Amino acid sequence: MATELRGELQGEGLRFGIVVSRFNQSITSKLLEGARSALARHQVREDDITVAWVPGSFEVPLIAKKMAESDRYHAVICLGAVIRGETDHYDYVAAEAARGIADVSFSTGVPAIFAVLTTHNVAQAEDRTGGEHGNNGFDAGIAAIEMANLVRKLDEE
Ligand code: INI
Repeated sequence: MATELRGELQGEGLRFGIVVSRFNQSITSKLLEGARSALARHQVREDDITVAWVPGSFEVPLIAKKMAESDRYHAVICLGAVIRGETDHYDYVAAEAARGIADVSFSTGVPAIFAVLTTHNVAQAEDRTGGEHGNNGFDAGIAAIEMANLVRKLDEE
């Protein structure tokens, strides 16, 4: 019989790091609110959450990596908003944030959850932070609990 593994949505006793970008803070603060609300809803204690603010999404991976390497957190949630402007800057910031965050997971074995919005305009970002597309920060909080439990389960096998 096949073994099926799932990460439960039970957050009691789990510790989370959250890295959040100050750039586009009106959007990222809503992502942060969403992530905290997901963690609280699933019994994660306030004392078990550390929030680190960074200047922009480009800086998120380094701090996420430091948190992941510290052995203090079961998952790290990465929050940012890259909104397309007039220049190519957007493409570099968005690509490096995505690549860097994926690399945190692969290089440390600690789940790094990717909730850096990449949108064409502010309205699209607002739709994803409490608008018609929900709140990506909340989804990230849920994904973090699920992945933390799944990794723990695999490590215990
Ligand atoms: N940082 C963001 O988080 N979002 C953006 O839309 C953005 N744009 O468009 O420039 C952005 N730039 C700053 C970048 O993340 C770094 O903080 C900066 O380049 C210093 O390293």
